[in-house]
Amino acid sequence: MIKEKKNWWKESVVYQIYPRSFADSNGDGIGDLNGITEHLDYLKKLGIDVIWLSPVYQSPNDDNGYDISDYRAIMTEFGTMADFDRMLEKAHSLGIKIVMDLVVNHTSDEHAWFLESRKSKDNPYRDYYIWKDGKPDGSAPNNWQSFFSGSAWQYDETAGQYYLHCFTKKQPDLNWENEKVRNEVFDMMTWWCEKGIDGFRMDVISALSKDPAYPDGPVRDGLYGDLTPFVLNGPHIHEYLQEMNEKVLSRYDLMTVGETPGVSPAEAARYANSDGTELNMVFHFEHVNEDSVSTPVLGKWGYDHPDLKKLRVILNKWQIELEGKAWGSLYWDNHDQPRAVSRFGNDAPAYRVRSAKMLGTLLHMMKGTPYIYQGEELGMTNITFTDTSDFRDVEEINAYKQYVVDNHMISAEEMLKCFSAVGRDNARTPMQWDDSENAGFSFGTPWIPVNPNYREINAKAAVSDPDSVFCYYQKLISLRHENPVIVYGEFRPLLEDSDTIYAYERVLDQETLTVACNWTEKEVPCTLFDALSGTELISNYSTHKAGVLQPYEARVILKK
Ligand code: TEU
Ligand code: CA
Repeated sequence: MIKEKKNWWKESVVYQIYPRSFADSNGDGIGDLNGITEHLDYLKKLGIDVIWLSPVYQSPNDDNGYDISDYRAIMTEFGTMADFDRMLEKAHSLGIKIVMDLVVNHTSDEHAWFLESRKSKDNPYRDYYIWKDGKPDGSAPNNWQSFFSGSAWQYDETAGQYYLHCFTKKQPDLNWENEKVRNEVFDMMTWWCEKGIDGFRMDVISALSKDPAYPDGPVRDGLYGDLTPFVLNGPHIHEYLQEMNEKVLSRYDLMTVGETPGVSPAEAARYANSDGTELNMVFHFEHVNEDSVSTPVLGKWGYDHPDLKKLRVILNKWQIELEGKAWGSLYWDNHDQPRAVSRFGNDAPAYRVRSAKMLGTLLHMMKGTPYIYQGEELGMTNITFTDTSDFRDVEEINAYKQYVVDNHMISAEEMLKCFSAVGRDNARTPMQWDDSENAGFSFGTPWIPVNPNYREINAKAAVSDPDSVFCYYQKLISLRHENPVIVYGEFRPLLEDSDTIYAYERVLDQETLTVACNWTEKEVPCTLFDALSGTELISNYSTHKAGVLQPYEARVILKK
């Protein structure tokens, strides 16, 4: 019998929209809200239940909307509040819920609060942010490196002090120790809930509570110290989220997912505890950081193709350790990650579709709420950067400056190769709607180059091709809606020593779902299905060979 409490957000499939790159309705080359509204029917056809909307609030776009200057206004480039209301209404009429991106670890430096805060030490808004005097020699208060390269401290002449920014210097961290800040945020959240939204994805929410000592961090790349031990999962984080839950979240029927870098399964069970006193679920990062170990000095840029055995240990650990304790989230990529089929699968023409379907099977048959990033359902791929004019992302721009220009730690060619492998702009090339100019994304000049493979990889072709990744994802989603064992079944690992096959089963009452995926482009021995009775729910091959799994073959058998 089902052990967990049944909830709509446990039974849902979520689709993430990065509005800037989704659909441009007015020809300025930038995606917008009306472009989303015009494509909601496509998402209804895919069968998803919830949209996670990356930030659409007013922003100077230093970090493409993750630097908010007005939480209650729509970004000028994305449209108006009336456009938002129209999109929300149409989504709800189609039975699709809208989850907003809540970015409250920091604001833009153009937010009214920060403009006031920096004016003087006795300004009423001074303590909305984290201001510190420099060291006696005038240098920064400590050696922390920002997530986006360079020092995490910026000296402000007007304010006469340094302020903390864990991300860009245009993203000053809010001071969550200040009750006024917390109440400002809770009031804003309530304002959006009263408009009828259905939840929040909470940006880097594990960073709200900093170590009050602000000590120097361990030096990794010879330049700066690591801030993560002192900003992630800090001393008061659970108090803050329990207060948020009590004052806002518990008063509406919401889905909440925390982006929690640095979280362990035990910590996740606190954030997403089944008592419902904090959040519904969290995103961990272990499986998307596993491949950045080859040259630690470059952090995430030291990429390697993920190793199946390490990946399986991570994902199985999360499945098993959350069982009965907390709900989980499932994702291969998002707006911060490279394209799944390029990173985890094989985007060579001969294997792209097959391996994209295999990845979809592996993830969507697991326990937890699955997230599909725009274009993943098409098997969209990474793009190759050949010139510094090709990329837009501030994380890449700053890394290029730090590692290539300022410190000569890596060549320009090597850095471009790293960006082509794991850069965030891989996920931010325009959604490929059809084979017309600019892939149907815009009748203007797109803000970022379109992937030249849009002529072969686009939604128009996929929707009418029964063998497309799109149609396969449609089926994965409908299987989840039809089979409680996929949502609530207990996860049990299989073939844990295999170098080539990822297999597991899901068990609910007398039903057993058996899943096996060949992670490689080679045919591999596998007898798992030879003696297995039951119904095949889905596979990316129409015929099978006894005793083997074909290249990237995925099979799902249900035994009732
Ligand atoms: O990302 C937070 C975060 O952990 C990032 O450092 C992420 O790990 C990195 O981008 C991967 O290389 C959130 C948002 O998802 C991201 O888009 C924002 O840039 C960031 O917060 C600041 O708001
Ligand atoms: Ca536009």
